[in-house]
Amino acid sequence: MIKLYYVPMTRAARPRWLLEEMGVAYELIRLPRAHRDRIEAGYRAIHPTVRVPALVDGDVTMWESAAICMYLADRFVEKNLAPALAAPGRGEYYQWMSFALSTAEPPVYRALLHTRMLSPEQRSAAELKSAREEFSVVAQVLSSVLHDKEFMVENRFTAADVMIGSICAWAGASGLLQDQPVLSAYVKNLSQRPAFQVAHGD
Ligand SMILES: N[C@@H](CCC(=O)N[C@@H](CS)C(=O)NCC(=O)O)C(=O)O
Repeated sequence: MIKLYYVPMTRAARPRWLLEEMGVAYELIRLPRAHRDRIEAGYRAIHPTVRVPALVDGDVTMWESAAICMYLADRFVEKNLAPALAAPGRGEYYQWMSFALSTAEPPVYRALLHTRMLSPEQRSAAELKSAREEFSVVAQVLSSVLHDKEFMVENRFTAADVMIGSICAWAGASGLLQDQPVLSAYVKNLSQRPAFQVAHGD
């Protein structure tokens, strides 16, 4: 059975969300939240930088949330959670999966750091302002896709919505969606999905 290495409220929620959408059986392996405890548990043998998520599927051991989501969508192709290989939407799908981690996530993560994750003394208003500015470009790009559509690709739910949706949900949690009606509606819509709710529980 597929094993997902997991810590709640982390990027590991992304493949969990996708697995729940697919209705595929998987084993959730809960790891300690503290980095050092994960090393002591021998987790470096699974993930060389001791992060989550990681996935083991038979002979395949892999990590990186977007890569895992793409792998799972293709592994269970009958679940229809990615555009077909030769479909026009396939290129867009790769684009959004890559955009999610390389362009959308960095300002959102920075905003999370400076609103929630760092201690109040460590937070910087200047860092938060710059993260907001950087995110406004991302928001503009995503809103131009979603203003008249419910989903990112082929106007149906795919793994691209797991990646982009997860990052937009983080953006909402760090106050970046206050003046973003299109993205707020997108997150609200996705967060009503039962699979989202399971993956964002404990
Ligand atoms: N680009 C990686 C980032 C993975 C990552 O940084 N995960 C965080 C949790 S959200 C982590 O495990 N951080 C190290 C730690 O907590 O020790 C991915 O998307 O999977």
